[in-house]
Amino acid sequence: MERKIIHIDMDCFYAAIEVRDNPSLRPEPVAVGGRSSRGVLTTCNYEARRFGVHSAMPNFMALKKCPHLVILPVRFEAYRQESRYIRKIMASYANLIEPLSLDEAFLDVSSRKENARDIAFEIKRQIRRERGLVASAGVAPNKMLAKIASDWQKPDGLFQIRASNIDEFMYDLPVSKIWGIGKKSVEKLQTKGVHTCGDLQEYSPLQLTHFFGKFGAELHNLCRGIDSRSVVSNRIRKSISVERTFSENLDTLDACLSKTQTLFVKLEEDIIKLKSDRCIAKLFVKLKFADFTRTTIERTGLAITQKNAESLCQEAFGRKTLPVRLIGIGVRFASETRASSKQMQFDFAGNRGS
Ligand code: TTP
Ligand code: MG
Repeated sequence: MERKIIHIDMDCFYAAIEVRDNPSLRPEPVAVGGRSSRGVLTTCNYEARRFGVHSAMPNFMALKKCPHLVILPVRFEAYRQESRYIRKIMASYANLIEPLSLDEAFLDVSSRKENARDIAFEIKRQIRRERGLVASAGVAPNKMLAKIASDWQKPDGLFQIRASNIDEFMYDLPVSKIWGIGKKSVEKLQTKGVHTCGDLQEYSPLQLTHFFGKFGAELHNLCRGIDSRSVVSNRIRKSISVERTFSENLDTLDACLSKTQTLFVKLEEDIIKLKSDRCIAKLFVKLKFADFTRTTIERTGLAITQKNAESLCQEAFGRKTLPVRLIGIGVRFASETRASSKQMQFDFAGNRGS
């Protein structure tokens, strides 16, 4: 069966976060890299790239190319936090996700009925709406092609390589675009007059193994757009939740219960979208009060229903006599899959009132 792989890569990630957090910088060329003249840039926005500035360029050189470049210090913790938010968005579209770095990940959406391009479009839209950041996406039947595709129309790109177009696409593709090929190998190939994947396709697996050792056999496939590597998720999801901070604190239990209803509907949708094969072990409700203290109530053995979420909310609300600024509700998954366990099957869909 043909796979549906999406690769998401954020546009000028660190710089985009800095500009979002300080919109007056929007029209300026901006780089992130510390202010010392001996440092190098981690990245820069697309305005700066127009001047020939790029990642890993020494600051002094960047300032020579673009004297009015704004160079900001690195704020790793902010980028890590942003990465967590973005992964959370991605996790609502796919349960098989392989992050490659803070700003990129593969998603395998083969099990979903929808068109992969539509899913990628939605992810981009949600990231933009909720995080104020722009992502580029690539859609293809395998990882290498999806990664090439996400880079194809950057920034704000959405590009799909269909199985029927692979041969044509690969023929003119520069060998430097092959995922995993190093600069040295590209140079070595160029000395042999090999510039495109089409040129490389002229070589037999034996010849390629002779030139590149073990990687040669792989290269024989990769230059034809064949890549059977799986998307390997490095983390098993332990829970899923939705939460909202309110613009005005909620003073009454009724107000909290009404918000809980809305959140529960969203949670239910997210659980269904996730298509997890694991049992749900617990339902939980979290409240943050006006004084920023929090309380969480979680229960094993409760059916995942709106009514139960409401009763947990009521219990949590009773713990303090303070208005509520945030409500979160979620479920924790058990380690067993639905197939392997009969006892923990909770009915969450279509059972809101019971
Ligand atoms: P990239 O995705 O390579 O670059 P980018 O997101 O800044 O720009 P693009 O639009 O081309 O994707 O890297 C992600 C982040 O990793 C980047 O914002 C900063 C950091 N980084 C470094 O710290 N050093 C580097 O040499 C590179 C390339 C990136
Ligand atoms: Mg990026």
